[in-house]
Parts: sequence; structure tokens; C-alpha cells
Amino acid sequence: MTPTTSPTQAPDKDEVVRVFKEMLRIRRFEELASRAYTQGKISGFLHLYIGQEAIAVATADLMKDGDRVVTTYRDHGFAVALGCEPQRCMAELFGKKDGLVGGVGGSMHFFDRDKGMWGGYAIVGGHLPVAAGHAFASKYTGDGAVTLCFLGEGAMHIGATHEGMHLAGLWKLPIVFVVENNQYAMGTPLKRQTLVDDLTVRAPAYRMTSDRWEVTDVFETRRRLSEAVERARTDNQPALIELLTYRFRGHSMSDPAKYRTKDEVEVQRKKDPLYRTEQSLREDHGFGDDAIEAIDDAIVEEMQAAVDFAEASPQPDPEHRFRNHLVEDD
Ligand SMILES: Cc1ncc(C[n+]2csc(CCOP(=O)(O)OP(=O)(O)O)c2C)c(N)n1
Repeated sequence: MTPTTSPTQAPDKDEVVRVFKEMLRIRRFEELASRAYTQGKISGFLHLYIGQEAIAVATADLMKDGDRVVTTYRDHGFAVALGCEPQRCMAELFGKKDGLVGGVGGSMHFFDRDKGMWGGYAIVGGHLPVAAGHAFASKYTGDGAVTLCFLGEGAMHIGATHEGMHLAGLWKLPIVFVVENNQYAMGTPLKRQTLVDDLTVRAPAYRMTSDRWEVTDVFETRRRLSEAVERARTDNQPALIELLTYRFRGHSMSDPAKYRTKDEVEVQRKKDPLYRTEQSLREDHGFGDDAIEAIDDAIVEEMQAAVDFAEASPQPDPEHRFRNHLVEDD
């Protein structure tokens, strides 16, 4: 859905409602996916985005036709925010024929070119050179598109990350690298991963502009992100943004997240942008329990329908495994 206010304007009530719904859609999608996983209906890995939804929603609001998102394996939130149909996303998680990529990609490889969703990559940092390639294509063809490349803070210490950033700076590419610093790479906290607290200190080495903030407000995030996106679009100026965020679930479904305390999680819950947007609806716009519940019920219904669709979808045709594979004759 299109935003009703520009990134620099204060949001009106309708806009707060819209953004609340968009974030809640991702959260409920993932909660139902999590349940299906524990019921054995989803195999393989499942990395949830719960807590980070505001980033995907703010991003989707800024995208124009042709813009691309290239992201990690924690990719469902972007797909839902960009407008991929939840039932096709869920069917992909279930490995079914009607999935976003026919059921052969699974959780980590969501892809939908028409919606600007250019993957879903499982190799930490491996997607940055790919994203730089997309941005190079935009500069070369002059299509005016911006590539938004998302990575975890753990990816900041990977060689391919720096190859991608270096090319972006050297060739002045229309790209924004966004580090979603959710504090942990699997179970390793940031201070045990790196020598610096502020990951944007690396930006000047690649002639990138930078910005860094804690994501508690989806509208602030959209506004500040829009500045980098516009500089990339109009001046081919690459940027490195660090977003301090939090994932409320374990790294993947097999991680009970015992490396953090209940107190830490409680502190973060009060900063959760979804919670804060709900508070804004209640305190600034007169919403009560009934109104909030009505929104929630409709979204749960939408996402449950996605689960039902995924369950009913057939298995992929066996031949589909070989589609998109290059097989050369001897
Ligand atoms: C090159 C590579 N090394 C190791 C892994 C295993 N691995 C998967 S996720 C992950 C942690 C990445 O953490 P971060 O980049 O902070 O992203 P987050 O999971 O927090 O979103 C690791 C080490 C991998 N997928 N790819």
C-alpha cells in the first residue's frame, strides 16, 4: 500500500494505522510460520524477523519501480512488506508448488523480481558483490533505480562484504548498504565480533556517506533512510547505514537464545517499533482495545488463510528441481 504522507511529513492517523498494519502483517505471518515449523510442516531453517519489521516497512515505502532489495536469509519480512502475496510466501516455506519460487528455495531464498525482491541469500556477506552488480547495472543503463542491500552486523567482518562496498565506492554506485545490527550474530554479541562499536566508521574508507540510529520509530527510520536513498538516486552516492535493532526470537528456530537475559529482552520490548506504534494509536489517536483487536483479528485471518493455502498447495513437480540449473553436455 502506498504511503499517504511523504517521508519528511509528520504522519497523520491513517498513515499510522497503515504502517501499524504493515508491521503487524509481518509479525503475524512469522508467528504462524513459527507454529507451522514446530508442527513439522516446514523443514530446514527458519530465521524470524520478529522485532525488525519496521526496517522492511520503512524500506518498502521508499521504493520506486525498478528499485531492488537484496538481503540475507532473514528475508520473509521484506517479501511481505514489498507486497509479495503472503500465501505464496507461506507456500515457499512449506516447500510447495505455489511458493514464491516454486517451493525449491525455502525460507532463505525468497525472490520476486516484479516486487523488487531480488533475494534472499544464505551465504553471510556473499550477496554484497551481487548487490553492487545490480547497482552497477543501474548506473550503466541509467535506469534510475536504487539497490538497497541489507546485511547483519556479523556480515561486516566478511571479505565479500568489503569487496562489494569497495566497488560501490570506487564506481560511485546507486546503492545503500543497511546493516541491521540486531546485537547478535547467532549467539555472539557484537563486542566479541569486532574492535569497533560503531560500524559506520568504515564508511569513509569506501567514500560512502553514513548514518546510524536506533530503530524505535518506523517514521524516523523511513525519513532518515529516505535521505540516503535520494542521494543514491540523484547523485550515485553510496551510503552505509547502521540500524540498531533487536530480534526477539533466536537466530533460527533451533536456537533457544539462552545467551541473553529476560531483563535485556524486557528493555527491548519497550523499544519495539510495533509496540510503540500501537501505543501511538492508543494515546494519540484514541484507539481502544476493540479497535486494535479488530485490526489484529483481520490480519491473523489473512495469515491463517496463507497457512491453509500452503497446506493445500501440491508438492512441486519433480522436474522443477532441475529448472534454472545449467547442465552442459560432455
Ligand atoms: C559465509 C558464511 N559463514 C557462516 C555462515 C553461518 N551463519 C549463518 S547466519 C550466521 C550469523 C550471521 O549474523 P548476522 O550477520 O549478524 O545476521 P543476523 O542473523 O543477526 O540477522 C552465520 C555465522 C554462513 N551462512 N555463511
